[in-house]
Amino acid sequence: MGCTNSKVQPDEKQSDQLDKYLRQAGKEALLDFRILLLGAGESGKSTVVKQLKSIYKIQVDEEELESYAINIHKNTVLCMQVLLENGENLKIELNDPETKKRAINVKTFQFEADVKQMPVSLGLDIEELWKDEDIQKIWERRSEYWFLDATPYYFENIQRFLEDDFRPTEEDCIMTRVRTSGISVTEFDEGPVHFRVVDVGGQRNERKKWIHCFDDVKALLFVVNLAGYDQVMFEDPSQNRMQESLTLFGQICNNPIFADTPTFLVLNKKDLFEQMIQKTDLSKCFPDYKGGSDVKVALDFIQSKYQQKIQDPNKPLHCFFIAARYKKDIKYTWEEVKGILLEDNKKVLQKANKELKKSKNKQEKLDAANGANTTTAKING
Ligand SMILES: Nc1nc2c(ncn2[C@@H]2O[C@H](COP(=O)(O)OP(=O)(O)OP(=O)(O)O)[C@@H](O)[C@H]2O)c(=O)[nH]1
Ligand SMILES: [Mg+2]
Repeated sequence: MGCTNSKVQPDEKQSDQLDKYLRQAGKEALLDFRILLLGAGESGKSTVVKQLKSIYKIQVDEEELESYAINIHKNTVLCMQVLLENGENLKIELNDPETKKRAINVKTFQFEADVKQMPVSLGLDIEELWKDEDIQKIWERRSEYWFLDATPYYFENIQRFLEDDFRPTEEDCIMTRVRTSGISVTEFDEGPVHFRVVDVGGQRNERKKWIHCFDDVKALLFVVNLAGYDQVMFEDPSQNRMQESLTLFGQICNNPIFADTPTFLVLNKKDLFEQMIQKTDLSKCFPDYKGGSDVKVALDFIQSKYQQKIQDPNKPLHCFFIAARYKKDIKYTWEEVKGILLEDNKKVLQKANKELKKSKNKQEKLDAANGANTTTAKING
């Protein structure tokens, strides 16, 4: 952020201009809080960012909305193609002749470069396929292959997606999956603090880029997909997602660069976890688990597994169990994170206020000595 944001309107009073400029300068120089989101692929990092943008009223523009609409169509087709391909691998027969025909239509469909929507007939095929009992048998065995968590959401809302004037709702945007590649930064101000939230791609081939954002981190948010205890990875379907996440957390939290960085463990997708734990025992991932299907017992156990990864016994770990798809969960988490950060940075905040006061006094003295015009020159220069 340069001086552009600090430039003033000609009709503003000079003292207001100075005040504004100094406030801005204070933000830039002293209260820049960089928050780093890390975690394996599909843990929900970008979903957290989408919710923060909504909380801070950062508008989704028309171009972005159109890209969500295109991606939601692509995600929907991909999800059915994934089911059909894995049905074949698992040797699950499609018995109904109509279902077989529809399956061929979906399997052979490819989006042309400039096509933005699936054809309505294809959407209707997908809707019917989802109701078929053999397709449901494939879905029941989803722990054996990679799939997108939002699969049922896409199929249940397909009628709406197929409408001519379809515009994604806020919930559609949250549920759209777009893999992050590289590093993206979202910025917003609150009081005297300028937040920069850094989101990275979490898949294995993306992680070599992480090192570029390890400096000057005010807080580390490590995001975990709780449902990953019974899921396999996209990059390596022989690897359990939660085991991968635990290993990754061990590497990150013990990295000397984060020795003094406040660390928050965001255990995400609680909604999926609560359903999953009723069907699949946690011992499938952790053979030493003996707590049965009690949600709280299971969550505490998972938290302890992450806690045990931290080698420094004095390093605190702040934990949250949330579903990032719900804005209220992110609101709550963000308030807690901010509270802890502002408390930890009390001294910096006080120092910032002092510096602000000092530079204001200095500027006022300069103004008195040189005449008011200098102020304008300085601000605009
Ligand atoms: N059911 C459910 N789905 C969620 C939740 N949070 C995120 N998702 C979905 O999980 C998928 C992956 O989320 P992303 O935010 O793209 O994951 P990511 O960590 O940014 O993934 P990479 O960019 O590959 O690192 C998306 O389809 C989200 O809609 C949640 O709390 N519940
Ligand atoms: Mg992402």
